[in-house]
Amino acid sequence: MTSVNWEKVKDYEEIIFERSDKIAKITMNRPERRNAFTPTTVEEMIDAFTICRDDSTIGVIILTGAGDLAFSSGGDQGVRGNGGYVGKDKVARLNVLDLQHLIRIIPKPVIAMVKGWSVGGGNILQLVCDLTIAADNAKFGQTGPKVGSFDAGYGSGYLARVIGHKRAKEVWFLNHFYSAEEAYQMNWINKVVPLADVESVTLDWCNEILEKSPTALRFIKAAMNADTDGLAGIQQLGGDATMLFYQTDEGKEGRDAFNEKRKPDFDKYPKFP
Ligand code: S0N
Repeated sequence: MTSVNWEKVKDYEEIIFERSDKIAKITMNRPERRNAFTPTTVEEMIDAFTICRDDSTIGVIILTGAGDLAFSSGGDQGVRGNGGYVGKDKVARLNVLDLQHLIRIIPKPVIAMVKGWSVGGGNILQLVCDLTIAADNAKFGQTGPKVGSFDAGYGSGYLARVIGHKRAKEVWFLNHFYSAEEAYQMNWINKVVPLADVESVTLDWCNEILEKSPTALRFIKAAMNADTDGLAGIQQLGGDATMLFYQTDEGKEGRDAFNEKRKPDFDKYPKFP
C-alpha cells in the first residue's frame, strides 16, 4: 500500500490543500453537506489549482472530497439564489464554470479520486478531470432536471463524448444513480478499487505519471481537449507550442534582432519537411 505524508500548503475555509513532493491534493471539505460546493468552495479551489498551475515543481493534482461518503453533491442548494449561487458578497454566480475550464486548461494531469456520491455539478467536476479513480462505494449521477437546473456545457456535451449520446441522455433525462462498476462499464471513469485502497492506487498512478515527460503529457492533454473545446482548446495547444518555440534559437533570434535594432537572420534555421 502506497502512502505519503501530506503537508498543508495554505489555509482555506472550505477546502484542504496539501502536497507531498510533486503531488498536490485538493479536497472539498464540507462533509456534513456531502461536499456540496458554495461560491467560496469554488473560489478556494480556483486559487489552489492556480497555485498548482504556477508551481513548476508540482506535476500531478488529485481532486477529492472529505470523508468516505461523498466526492461532491454539486452546488449547495441552500445558497442557490435566483441567478446562481450566492456568495458572501451577496452576488449570485456560477463560478464552478470557471473552475471546470481551469481544470481543462491546467497543463498537468488532474485525477479525480471519488469516494461515495458524485452528483450534479460535483459529478461534472470529476468528468472534466483527466482521469477518475473510484472507490467501490462510489455512485454517479446528474440530478439537474429533478432540482430545476442543468449544465448545458461540459456536463452535457462532453459527457456525451465520453459515454455516448444515448447514455448521456439517459443520465440527464432519468436522473438515476449508477454504481462505480456501472460507471466503469460505461467508460465514465477509469478504474474501480476497494474503498480502503483508493488513495494508494491513486498515488501509484500519480507516481507512474510523474515518471513520464511533462511536456509530452501537456501536449497530449491539450490536443485531446482541442478536439472538444474548439478555438479555446486550440488556443491552449497553440500557447503550448509558442512556449516551446520561445525556447528555440530561431524564436530567440526574432526577439534579439528586435531588441538589437537589426534585421533578423532566419535563413540559418532548417525548413524541416
Ligand atoms: C447526494 C445525495 C444523494 C446523498 O444522499 P444521503 O447520503 O442520503 O445524504 P443526505 O441526508 O441527503 O445529505 C446529508 C446532508 O447534506 C445535505 N446536502 C446534500 N447535498 C446537498 C446539496 N447539493 N446542497 C445542499 N445540501 C446538500 C442534505 O440536505 C443533508 O443535510 P441535513 O443533514 O441538514 O438534512 C443527496 O444528498 C442528494 O441528492 N443531494 C442533492 C444533489 C443535488 O441535487 N445537487 C445539486 C445539483 N445541481 C448542481 O450541482 C448544479 C451546479 C452546477 O454545477 C451547474 C453547473 C453549470 C451550469 C448549471 C449548473 C446548475 O445545474 O445549476
